[in-house]
Amino acid sequence: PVRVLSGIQASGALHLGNYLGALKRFAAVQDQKPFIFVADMHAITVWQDPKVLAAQTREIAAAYLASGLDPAKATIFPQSAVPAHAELAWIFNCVARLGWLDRMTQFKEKSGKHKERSSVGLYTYPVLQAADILLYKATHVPVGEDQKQHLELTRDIAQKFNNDYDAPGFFPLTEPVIEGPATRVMSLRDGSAKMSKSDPSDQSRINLLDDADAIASKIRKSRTDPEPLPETEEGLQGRAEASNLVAIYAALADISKADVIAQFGGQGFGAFKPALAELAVEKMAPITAEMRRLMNDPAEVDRVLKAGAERAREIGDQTVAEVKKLVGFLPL
Ligand code: AQP
Repeated sequence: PVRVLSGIQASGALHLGNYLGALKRFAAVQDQKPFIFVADMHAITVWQDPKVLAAQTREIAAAYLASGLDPAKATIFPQSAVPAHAELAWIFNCVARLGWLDRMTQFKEKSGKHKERSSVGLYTYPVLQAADILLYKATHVPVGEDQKQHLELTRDIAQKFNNDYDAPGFFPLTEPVIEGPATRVMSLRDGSAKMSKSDPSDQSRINLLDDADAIASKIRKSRTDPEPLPETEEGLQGRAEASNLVAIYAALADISKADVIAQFGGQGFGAFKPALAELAVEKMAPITAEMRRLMNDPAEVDRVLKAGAERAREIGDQTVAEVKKLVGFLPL
């Protein structure tokens, strides 16, 4: 059976990369009844002010709903409301090997020069992620390109657990679904850096809560080379900034990069950027408006999260009961 699951960290402002690489694609698969959670436990691997964390958790949930997820189809919940995530993560901490985690590039990037001052949680972050996924025996996880390595670790953990406890096929070998023209949206200021919420320059990204003027101005000022757009898609090679803007256009318009080139090839950025800005505003404004409305109605968001958590707990508890039996914990 196919089970789709994904989540986003409750750690601050969402951007267009999160939207195109993740959010938009969750709504596209909702007929498969996906499990979509807010990773509040992952968020605290770096310091979060408690009041801010609560608001951010609701903000991510509001973004899910505003980008089209229907709670009647998708199970939407905060990770921390399902204790089984933490229970399974502990067991997986005892399955995963130090050597596997030592290879994780995200930890290296996020811990920077101060590894010894990072939280232990930041180090075991991908183990909790494996628990998030395997608790629901998810077969498919729609994510952006940056999550590929973590998904490989999830498979390694599943495989070792199945082997160690003589339970072939107990956990599935989950596939990352990294699809579409915008699996790695780049910074508007630097075509070699990922669009990221931790980039100190606000000009580098379009935030989901940016208004129309901010979106248009960021696109107008985005870095590009002086050449017109190429006549063929191959012509985008070696032109990271141009390629990024074309990919953003394609993803927003639900067409391919080749289609964008067919339409705009040979034209300069003086023509392409205003067209992109207009499209981005047209697509993002309704989402921003709905997000703002929901952020002013925390009771509605909490109702969705509570109902989702109840559904998620049923499955989570079931998996943990099976796992405990396999591991040899007393069934008291
Ligand atoms: N630039 C991106 N392009 C495409 N997809 C992206 N994602 C993130 N950035 C891009 C995808 O969004 C989902 C949520 O990611 P997360 O919960 O891991 O959030 P994050 O890592 O905190 O987001 P950032 O902006 O990447 O944060 P920092 O700056 O902390 O690194 C995932 O599916 C991810 O692939």
